[in-house]
Amino acid sequence: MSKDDSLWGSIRTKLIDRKQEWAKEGRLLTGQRGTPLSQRLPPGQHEVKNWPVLDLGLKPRLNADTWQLQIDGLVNAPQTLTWESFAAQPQQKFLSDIHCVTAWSRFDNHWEGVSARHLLDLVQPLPQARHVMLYSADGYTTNLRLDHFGAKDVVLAHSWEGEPLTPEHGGPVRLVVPKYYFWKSAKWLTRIEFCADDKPGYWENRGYHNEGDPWEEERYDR
Ligand SMILES: Nc1nc2c(c(=O)[nH]1)N[C@H]1C(S)=C(S)[C@@H](COP(=O)(O)O)O[C@H]1N2
Ligand SMILES: [Mo]
Repeated sequence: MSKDDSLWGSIRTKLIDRKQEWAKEGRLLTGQRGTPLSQRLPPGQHEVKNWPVLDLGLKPRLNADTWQLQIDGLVNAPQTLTWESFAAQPQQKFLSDIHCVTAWSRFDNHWEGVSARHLLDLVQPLPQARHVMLYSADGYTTNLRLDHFGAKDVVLAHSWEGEPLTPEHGGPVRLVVPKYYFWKSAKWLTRIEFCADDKPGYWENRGYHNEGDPWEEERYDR
């Protein structure tokens, strides 16, 4: 039994088992590929106007005063950012669409926060660093290639539509990685680890695709 399983065994809800079933069955796969330029919805997605909440059954309530973001692993300058030091970094606004693997997409989300690119300047990854692992306060993890993390639209967001991120959407700080399915966008972010080797995160360990490009319909590992 992995550490992950013993930690989260108690919250293995029907919901999680069902999503794992979906991954096994290939639910929602359309078999379409590619990106017609005129098309804004990736294959198999439908647009929603609300913003659904998805989690593992836990919604940690983090206090910005005690929240910390640890950035470590293969970097020249590891950091532990408090809310104060995070807020003192350059702030940027971003506009992007959300594509969740459960087939909803939400267009035109306005985010504000610190760009992943700025974070890379701050910590200076070593040449051996090729991957990042994101860790969240609810025990969730997800992995990204370093170049995907460093894309110019990736943000450590504290605000959505001009308001602070609510606790259920991952406040005080979540990641937003627009080019990949939303499971890569870790809520309640508390640690970013830079690694030489790739390793799967929570859903990547449970049948989801390792990369998750919605335009290639990389929903599941199959
Ligand atoms: N910490 C954490 N981050 C997470 C998750 C989670 O369960 N825990 N779920 C992921 C999944 S599957 C999705 S679709 C989005 C949902 O984000 P939302 O609730 O803000 O829509 O968060 C992603 N990030
Ligand atoms: Mo998701």
